[in-house]
Formats: sequence, C-alpha cells, structure tokens
Amino acid sequence: MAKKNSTGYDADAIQTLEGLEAVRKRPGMYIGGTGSEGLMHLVWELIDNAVDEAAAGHADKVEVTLHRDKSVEVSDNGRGIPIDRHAKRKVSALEVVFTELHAGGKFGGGAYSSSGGLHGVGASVVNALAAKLIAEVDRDGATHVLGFKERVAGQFTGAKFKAGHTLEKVKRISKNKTGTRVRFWPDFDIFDPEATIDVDEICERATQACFLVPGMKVTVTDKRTGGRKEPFSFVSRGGLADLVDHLAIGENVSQVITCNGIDTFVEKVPVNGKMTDVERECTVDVALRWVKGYDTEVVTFVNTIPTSQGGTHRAGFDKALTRVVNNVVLKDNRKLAKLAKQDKHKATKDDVQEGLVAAVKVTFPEPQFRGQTKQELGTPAIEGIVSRIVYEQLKEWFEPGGGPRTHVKAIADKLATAIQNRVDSKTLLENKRKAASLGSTGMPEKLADCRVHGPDAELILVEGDSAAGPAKRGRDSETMAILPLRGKVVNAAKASQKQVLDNAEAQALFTAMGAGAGKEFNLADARYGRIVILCDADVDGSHIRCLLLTLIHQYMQPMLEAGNVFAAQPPLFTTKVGDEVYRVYSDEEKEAVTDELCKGNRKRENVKWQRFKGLGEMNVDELRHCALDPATRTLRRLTMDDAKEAKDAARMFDVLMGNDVSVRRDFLVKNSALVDATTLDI
Ligand code: TTJ
Repeated sequence: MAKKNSTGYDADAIQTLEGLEAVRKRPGMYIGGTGSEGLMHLVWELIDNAVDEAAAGHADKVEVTLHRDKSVEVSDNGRGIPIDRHAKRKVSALEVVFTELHAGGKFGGGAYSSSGGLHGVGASVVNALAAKLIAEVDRDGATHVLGFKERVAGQFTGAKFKAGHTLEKVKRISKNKTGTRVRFWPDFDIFDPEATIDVDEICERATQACFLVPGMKVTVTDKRTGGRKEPFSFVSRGGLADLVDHLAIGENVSQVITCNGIDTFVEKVPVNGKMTDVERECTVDVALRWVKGYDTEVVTFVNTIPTSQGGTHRAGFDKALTRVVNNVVLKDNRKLAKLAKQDKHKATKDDVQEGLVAAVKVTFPEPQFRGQTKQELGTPAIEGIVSRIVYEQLKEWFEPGGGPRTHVKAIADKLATAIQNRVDSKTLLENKRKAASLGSTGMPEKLADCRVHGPDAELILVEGDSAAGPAKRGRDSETMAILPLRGKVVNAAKASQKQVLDNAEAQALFTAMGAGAGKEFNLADARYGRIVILCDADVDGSHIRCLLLTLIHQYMQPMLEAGNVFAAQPPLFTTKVGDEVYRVYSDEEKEAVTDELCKGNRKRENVKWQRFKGLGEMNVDELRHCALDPATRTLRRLTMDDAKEAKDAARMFDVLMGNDVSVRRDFLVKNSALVDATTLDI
C-alpha cells in the first residue's frame, strides 16, 4: 500500500503540498471567499461527492452533521473511496483525493467520471483549507482511517499526530458494510472568525439534491448550540415529478407528465493531444405540468448540477414542446378555427410555456459548459437527443391511448386560450396606437407638452378644441401641458378594460402621463405632478368632468390618493363696474358682491351680472386669470369621495341622457355635488 516512511515526508508529497499552498494563497479563486459562503463551498464539495456516489446508484444514504467544535462531517453508504495504491503517486488513492488538486479524473474520464466530481473544485481544496481532516472508509470488513494535520497525511492518536501514508484499520465491521466518512475542521487562520454554516441552506440544497437522485435519503443534524433540535431528513421517491409538484403553486391544469430515455452520441475529445471520437451515452429525464397561472418555471440540470442559464438541453426541450403542442395538442382545435383562417393559430414558445412548470435533466459524462458563470450546458449533441425523446413521448401522451383525456383537454383549452389572448392583445395594442394617433415623440399628437416634467409639471385636460387654443397661449409652457379632449370619454365605471384602452381620449391621457394604467400605474413615473381638469360649468362639462374623474379613479388611483387631481372652477357670473371686472363662483357670492358694490348709492339693478361664457368663448386673458395663473385661479382638489360621487353621477348621466329632461335634472341635482344645480342649462 502506501510507502513506508516513518521519518517524514518524501519529495512527491512535498510537491503536492505546494499545490495546496496555492489554494491557501488565493482561497477566493477556489471557493469564492473566506466568509460563510466560502465555508459553505467546502461543505458542498463533500456533499456533492456523496450525492454523486448515490446518483451513480451505489449509495442511498447521505448524512451531514454540524459539530459543536465547528467541524463538519459528511458520510455516505457508497462503495468507499478506493484505498489501494495509486499507480503514479505510490500512496493510497484516498490520499491523492485529498492532496492533489483536481484529483478525481475531472478531465479525461478517470475513476470519478460517471457524474462524480463534475462540478466541485475537488476534495483536496477542503483539505487545503482545513486545520484538520479525517477520512474514514468502510470496506472489506474494516474501517480504514487516514488523517491530515495541516494538509499532511498521517494518524491521530489522542492529541498526538504522526505523519505517514499508511491507512490504519481502526475497527472490524461487517463484510458488506461500505461507505465514506469525512470530517473536517475549517482553518480559521483562513476563514473569518464569524463565518458559519447556515443549516437551513444546507437543508434546502439537500432537498433539491434529493429530487435529482430519487431514493436517496439525506439527513442533516445540527449539534451546535442554538441549532435545530431535530435532525432534518428528506427523500424523494418520484424524483423530478416530485420536484415539479413541489415547484407548482396554484391550481393545476394537469397531472405531472414524465418522459425519459437514453441515446448515444459521438464526441471528439483530445486524447493525448489527438482528437479522437468517443461514444457517449446520455440519459434524459423530464417532468412537466401546466398550472393556472402565466409564469413559466423550467429548471434544468446536468448530472446533479443545476444549469440556471439553460443550454442545449433546454433548447431541445423547448423545441419539442412547441412542436408537439402545434402538431398534436392543438391540431384542428375548434377554439382556434377562426384564427386558423387568418393563419394566426400557431402557438409560440411563450404561448406553450405560459403556466408551465418543468424539470429537465440530462446525465452524461464530461459535459461542456458555456457562459460567464458556466451555468449553461454547451454540448451540442444534447439538443437533438432531448428534443427527440421529449417529442416522441409527449406525442404518445397526448394521443389517444396516452394520458387521461380530461387532462389532455384541459391543457389544450389552456393553450388555445393563451394563443387567443396573445392575438387579441396584439390587436388591442395596434388599436391603441391607432386610437391615440401618437406623434413622432410617442406622445399624443394633440398634446401641447411643456418643457419640464416631473412633480412641478401640470397636465391640463381641456374640454373642447375652442378652449384649447387660448389655453395653449395663456399657459406657462415651461410647466403646463395642455391636452384637449375632443371625442367621447369612456365611462370607466361600466366599460371593460378593453373598451377603456380602446378609447382614444383615455389612451391619450394614459400616454401623456407615461406612468401606465390600472394595476401597473406607477406614480413615480408620472410625467406630471398634477392633473387639472378644465371643463365648462354646464351639463356637458359636468358630464365630462365626472367621466374623467371616474377614469382617473379606476386607472390612476394613486394620483387621486396623493391629492394630485384638481378641477379648475371657471366663474359663474361676471360684471364690470367702471374698469373693474368682478367674477363670482356662486349665487351667494354674487349677492355678497352686489351688496358690497351697492354700499354707496349705486342701485342694485345697475349691477348687471352676466352668466359667464363657456370656456371656448373666453379670451386668453380671461382663461389665464381663471384657470391657468396660479396667483388668480381657483382650483378644487378632487378627493376619493368626489371620485365615488362622480362614478355615480357618470352612471346617472348614462342612464338619463335622452330621457325626460325634468327627471334628469332632478336626479342630477340630488345626486352629485359636482354638478352645480344653477348651471344646468337643460
Ligand atoms: C470511486 O470509484 C470507485 C468506487 O468508489 C468511488 C468513490 O470514490 N465513491 C465515493 C466517494 N463515495 N463517496 C465518496 C466521497 C464521500 C465524501 C463524503 C467525500 C468525498 C471526497 C468522497
């Protein structure tokens, strides 16, 4: 077995220790850092090795123990790390594993290549950063032990340590008991003193690993003070199907469907510097289900490695799924008959994956990874293999004699709806653009924008074209934008969302505000800090004001809640006495001003009040005075309560327009404080 050398260390060993020194000089390069994350890396390096042994079918138990002295122990009941002499190094294979960087045949298909050691940095990195490490291998009726003190191999007896390559048999055990146990004490000369292992993270990742290796039981025991009381244990029988079930939240559309198969491919790899064809075998495992949501969750793995960026296996899966949905699931679907006439019935990848939860796993030796973080599978042949296997098996499941018909139908209905919705919303979007007739700036053509946007800017909604001209001229174009409203404003209280979005005036308002609409409305994005509604004081004006307020309430509620919505109040009456112009906003005010003017010897009948003209008849100065100039205008802040009233009023208008005038008038007067009774010229 190992070289008998009781005096100390041989040249070979010294050389390998220099390799481990490199890890200690730059721990960040190997494990990402010297905090808790780095520590976690070491623990996972060991767990991965044990999990790989289970994935290869040689173990079904993995145990992790966090000890009080900050050491961590990982064990499995696999074949045991080989303890025989390593051909080149003349020490045990076990010692090589813990002393040679990248030992384990990571490159070129050595002893560990089935799936083992494919991702980690190698167990030697654990030893490199440990103050002490003890490896025990159960096999051939005995427990064999090799220790490492500051990376040097040897044996611990009590507090003493003796360097050497020989494994000690410390215990006789049953002939058929096999396994590997590794316990290490992190070197806190390297790690931050406060670095600790998060047991919950270990449990979480262990659970994930269980889904990839069905039947493997992982147990995590935390013996540290303040840790979990009970050991955590997890095992999955269903593997990926369990994982999909675990990931799928909300209501299911179908049961979990699984596919699996094996195929081979040929790959050129360098063997002794010469490109040589190697045949590889690849196992494909897929589980999927649709749920009643819109999100897509597809997780992919290579061997036991998660590939968060997908890669060729994901591409093959995507392709097969879209093809099978179009060729089999939705073939001649009645719901899509109408779209089929316009040739718009084909499902896209996004349609097919709406509400999809899936897990895709491929198992084969020496995968190539791509991308910055190496989280994407690159091996090209995998795409075709996954695609063929998934297509064939899903086709069978969807065809008669395959999966339950109710499930097949539920999936077909869901996907047909997804297509229909996409086509609908695209038309909607096109209509929106048309309706809003956006100019080259992307803003409504009729918007007279201001130069500065943000909290101090103001969007003035002006009823009718004739008022828009003077308003544009009378405004402060630095901060005041004018949006003339010409057409009918939709009644948001009774219209569908589609009808609202189709309404040109609503669309112009949403676009000008630039902060979205409805659930998506984001106050922080608003291009204007205030909205000012400027409507006539007649019945049409009241109606439009109610409709606008209802629209804002339903689709831009945060504006109202923040108190950023106002109604400009044009005066009701005006009179001129000498050079002085008087404007009043109510009957009471009219009486009061008349009293004031008649305090001398002026006769009341000589104060001739004129009902104020419509906005459209005002000149620039009048409009500026009563609606634009902050120093002279009267604005009324509209509240949520106003909005609720406006909603009712808007409904009344809708109900009553065209009915008997007197009934209508009464109704309006009684029901809305926003509608001034004296101004109803009906
Ligand atoms: C290698 O090929 C021959 C049979 O044994 C294989 C092997 O090494 N299996 C193995 C390694 N099982 N468990 C490990 C292992 C477990 C832990 C906790 C830590 C490490 C480094 C390896």
